[in-house]
Order: sequence, then C-alpha cells, then structure tokens
Amino acid sequence: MAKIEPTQVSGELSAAGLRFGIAVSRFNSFITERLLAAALDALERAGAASKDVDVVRVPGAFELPLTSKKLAMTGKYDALIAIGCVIRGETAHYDYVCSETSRGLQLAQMDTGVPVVFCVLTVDTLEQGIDRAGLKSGNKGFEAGLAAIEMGRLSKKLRGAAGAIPKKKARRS
Ligand code: INI
Repeated sequence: MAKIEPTQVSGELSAAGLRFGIAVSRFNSFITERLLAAALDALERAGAASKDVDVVRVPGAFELPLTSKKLAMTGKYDALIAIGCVIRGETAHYDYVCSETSRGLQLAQMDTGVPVVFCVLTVDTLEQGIDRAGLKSGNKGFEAGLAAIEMGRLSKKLRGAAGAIPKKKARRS
C-alpha cells in the first residue's frame, strides 16, 4: 500500500464573492429558461449576490461561443455558464450546431483561462430536453451552476500560483 499523501486541491461550493456570467440561447427557450432558473437557484443557494451575476441572451446555441469569449475577455467573471438546447431535426443542421458550439465553448475557455461551463443539451426529442430541464433526469442547469461555482473557486486558487496551494508540514521521522 502506497504511503504517499498528495496535497489535495479542489474548489469549494461557496459562491459568495464570486462573479458569474451566463449566456442563454433564446432558441428552444421553453427548455433554456428552465435551465437558467435552476442555474440561478444553485448560485443563490450557494451564496451568490444578484449584483455579481449577469445574464446575456443570444439567438441560438451557435452564438454562445463568441458571446462567452467576449464575456470572458472583460475580466469581470470568475466563471461563465453557456446555456442552450439543440434538438435534432431532419437535416444535418443539428450536427453543425452541436459540434461548433461545443468546440467554440472549449476554445473560449482555453483562449481566455476563464472556466466556461457547458450547459447545452443536445437531444433527439423535445421530451428528452424536458426530462433534463427539471423532470425525470433532474435539471442540468442546477448541475451547471454547481460546476461554475467549483471551477470559479478552483481557478481563483490556481491563479494565486504557488502560495495558493497549501504546503504540508514536513513529517518528522
Ligand atoms: N439553435 C439552438 O440553440 N437549438 C436548435 O435546436 C437549433 N436548430 O435546431 O436549428 C438552433 N439553430 C440556430 C443556431 O443556433 C443559430 O442561432 C442560427 O443558425 C444563427 O446563427
């Protein structure tokens, strides 16, 4: 059995003092507004203040990456949440919107260093979307809120460079 005791680093689920930006797609708003409500609920329960949360609406999921990147570049936010819902249709449109949205959101966080939580449902039917926005499968918006808090806290810690990670006292042998 290994005796090594690594330093453990993670982000606490406390939102007090953290600033959040949320980009929400108006396309399929029946779903996205429910995801948004649950994300806000998570932030509020964890102590976020109204003044520290901004909500920006965009036409569709495809517009989430650019908007998230612009929000990240303001330097105002500890974490962002991108909320959308793409429902498969009869053409390949769904595939383009899904792949470019996920790729763009990943690029936005990698380019800026600001965590961007992926809260874009990619579903085959409206029913699958509803299930994930407060029915059978819980609410992915709430999960996204928690992920944003954890990543916002973690990023703050890691940004603080070496001093942010607690040093263990050397054990006397
Ligand atoms: N946008 C969505 O957010 N969800 C969809 O299901 C969707 N479908 O199916 O077309 C969708 N399309 C619009 C797209 O995101 C852009 O807003 C549009 O192409 C303008 O750039």
